Amino acid sequence: MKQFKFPTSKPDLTAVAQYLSTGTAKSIVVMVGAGISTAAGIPDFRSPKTGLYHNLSRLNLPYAEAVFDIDYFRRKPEAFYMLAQELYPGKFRPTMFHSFLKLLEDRGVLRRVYTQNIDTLEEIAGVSPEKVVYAHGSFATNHCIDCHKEMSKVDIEAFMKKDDIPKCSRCGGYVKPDIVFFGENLPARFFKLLPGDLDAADLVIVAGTSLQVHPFASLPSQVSCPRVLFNLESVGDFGRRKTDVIKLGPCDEGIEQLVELCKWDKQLKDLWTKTAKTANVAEEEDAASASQKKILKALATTAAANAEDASASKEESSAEEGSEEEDESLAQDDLDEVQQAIEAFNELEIAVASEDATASKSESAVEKAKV
Ligand code: CNA
Repeated sequence: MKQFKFPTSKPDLTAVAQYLSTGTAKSIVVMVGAGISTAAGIPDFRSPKTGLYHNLSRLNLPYAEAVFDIDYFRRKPEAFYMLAQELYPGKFRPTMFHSFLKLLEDRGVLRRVYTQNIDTLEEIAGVSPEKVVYAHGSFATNHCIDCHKEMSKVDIEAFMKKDDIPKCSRCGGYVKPDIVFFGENLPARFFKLLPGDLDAADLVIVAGTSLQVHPFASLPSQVSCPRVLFNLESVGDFGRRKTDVIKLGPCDEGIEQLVELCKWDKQLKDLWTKTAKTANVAEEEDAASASQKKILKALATTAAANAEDASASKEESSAEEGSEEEDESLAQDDLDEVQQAIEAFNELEIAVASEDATASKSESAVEKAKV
């Protein structure tokens, strides 16, 4: 087995910087999740208060994950398409972390990025397509869920622009982007490239993922080289190996510290500045709060529609049973749920505003490197 070691005995960010800047690390594999895109204004799934699951769980879906469940999509594709409208590539600017990936590629040391994200910000930041593996698929291709006929990007975008659910021109079935839903297989490219990449890696960087979704979650434990984690929380089996470096806090801050230690900060800033031109986005300061508000507003609308559906069907069944009293209290339950969703949206608006104000304080509080 190949042996890779940090140049100093103390595994910390300085050791990682030396490993990088002396050219010792030549084949870096990066494994990322939704947390590298939250600074761009795209909510992750599991972060308390702001994650999509937190917000979806207050709405009228049978369970939060239903939005990415193929059976639920077959019955009610609207929930997924509401989210897709918001997450659709082209609306967001890559983060500093995405530009760091491009920096690694420019320096000739990026072996591969394995991303669970579907926002394609890696490529918008300039990383070459052959360097990226979309482990959970992407919006790049689309197929009918029944007859599997492909629909072009242009055609699906035309449906989405009109707020219509894309339907197959051959069989009339619903069309969905090739994003991996629960219970679906990962793309063949993932399985084809993975063994060689894991074997060749002399440094693995993991960032912005809760490592909850398998098989992706097990990847970091399959390598023998040094591993670095940039995340708000410790995840997976990080910390069990003596050589693990864990940098807790926002990953953009961790990366900025690392590149400063490498003396690559100017190169990173230049790359990130370029992304402002390639991405058609709102002012970066407003992006996070604005997009979260839009998503919640859209979801509150779905909740209201779902509650109306539920209320209507309960009305029908109560009418059959002839129980008017029960009917009223059930309809009231649905209205309460909608009210809760609207309150959640309003609370978030307030929370986002107050988070903005306290951001600098809380960020410095979490900025602790743990070894
Ligand atoms: P997750 O389960 O929501 O976990 C996100 C992780 O990132 C958590 O551990 C957070 O603490 C951490 N985190 C959040 N913000 C930051 C930050 N600024 N700096 C450092 N850490 C942060 O998301 P995973 O990616 O682990 O879960 C896999 C799912 C999420 C995939 O199937 C994706 O398709 C899906 N997803 C993707 C996107 C996207 O494309 N941007 C958005 C939301 C969900």
